[in-house]
Amino acid sequence: SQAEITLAMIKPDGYYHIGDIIAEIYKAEFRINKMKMVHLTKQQAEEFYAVHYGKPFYNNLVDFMSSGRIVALELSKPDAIQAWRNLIGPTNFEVARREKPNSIRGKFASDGTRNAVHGSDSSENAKIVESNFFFGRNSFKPVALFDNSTLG
Ligand code: YYY
Ligand code: MG
Repeated sequence: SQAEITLAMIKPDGYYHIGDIIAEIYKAEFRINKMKMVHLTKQQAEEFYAVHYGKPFYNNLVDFMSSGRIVALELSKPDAIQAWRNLIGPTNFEVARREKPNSIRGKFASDGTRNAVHGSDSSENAKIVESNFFFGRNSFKPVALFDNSTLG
């Protein structure tokens, strides 16, 4: 079947597990198209999570997401959106620990907000919104950038 892309983030609390998380990505046979290490400003975090504006957890979330370095990754494989969501596990850390203890969140999430990783929820969001946010022509400067997209 056709390769699909998804946008993943290793959140600030996942920073010390980058090696383990990237090992999981390769074990699951994703291709890393692009990878960028950044420290989001509060304003950039607000923009990325604008869809959650007004929810009770929004302020906490943007404070957390701008509190340290993150790694953004554009991943590719057939059915990448669902495959990555399966690999990361449930949003809530307690549910993840209880029901999917071997998922990335099951292993590394530590509270309702600090759940180690992000995954896109739809193909449109992945490409048009989220990958473009990190890797589009007008996106901001990285701390470090790995770009595999011209290697075919
Ligand atoms: O897509 P996903 O990350 O699994 O969950 P969302 O419902 O899109 O929420 C985004 C983000 O917000 C979540 O990863 C943690 C945080 N959050 C929170 O802090 N408290 C909640 N009750 C729900 C979500
Ligand atoms: Mg979401």
